[in-house]
Amino acid sequence: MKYLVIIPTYNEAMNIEKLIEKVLKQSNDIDVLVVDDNSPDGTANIVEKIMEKNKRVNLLKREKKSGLGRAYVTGFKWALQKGVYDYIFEMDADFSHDPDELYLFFQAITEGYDVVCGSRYIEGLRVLNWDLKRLFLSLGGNIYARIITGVKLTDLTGGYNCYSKKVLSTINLDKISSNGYSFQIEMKAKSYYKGFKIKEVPITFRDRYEGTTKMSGGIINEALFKCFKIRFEKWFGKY
Ligand SMILES: Nc1nc2c(ncn2[C@@H]2O[C@H](COP(=O)(O)OP(=O)(O)OP(=O)(O)O)[C@@H](O)[C@H]2O)c(=O)[nH]1
Ligand SMILES: [Mg+2]
Repeated sequence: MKYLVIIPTYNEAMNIEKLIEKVLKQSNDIDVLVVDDNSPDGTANIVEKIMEKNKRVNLLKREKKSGLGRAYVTGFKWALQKGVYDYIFEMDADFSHDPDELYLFFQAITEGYDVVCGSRYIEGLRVLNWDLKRLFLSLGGNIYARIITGVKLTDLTGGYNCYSKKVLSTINLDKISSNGYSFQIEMKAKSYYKGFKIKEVPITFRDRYEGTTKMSGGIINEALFKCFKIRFEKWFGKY
């Protein structure tokens, strides 16, 4: 089994080296792909230096900041083109997603699941260092997304996930239109509507220690609207 961990980056120079090291340590079968949007802080230069010494690390450089969703779609297509990766992971660069929890995903893969989603909201509530406003926004957003899309998962907006090669080649990636949190909702909903086996595993989410947030009101508005679009597309069979 071969795994690819895709890490989208925008100004993650303070995190990326340590994170890559920690991810690669988890298994010899893991490669890493960083998708960087020309970060002004030189994140890509750091990755290029690591690549000189380590063939398991790859980099896609895009010209300008174009959002997390587009970065992942580019990474997914790269993985499918390579053809060697059985499971493709999504992970934030800021240590909010703990590489030490990758084993939870590996266990679910062994059980035969096509999609494994890290959830902050099963078996308790595991979000560290968030203020109450952020927590309620996330919890409320998840309830809203679950009602509108009809997808019975506890953490639709979470970004620590893994898709099999089969899932990514079945979903029409060119039709994924979301970019922010709704990108995660759209990917999970499309996998769910297509009947793939999805398992949620309990992860612990930590707010970033280093670097700055890219969260914005625009991302929230996109998610509010996109949930309806995702559901309508399902009704009209266009997913
Ligand atoms: N390539 C690329 N990566 C991005 C873009 N926006 C965010 N990212 C990366 O996507 C991941 C998630 O973004 P974050 O800024 O951590 O978003 P968040 O987790 O909602 O917010 P904070 O943790 O509060 O900062 C991080 O690895 C970012 O560097 C983008 O436009 N392009
Ligand atoms: Mg983050």
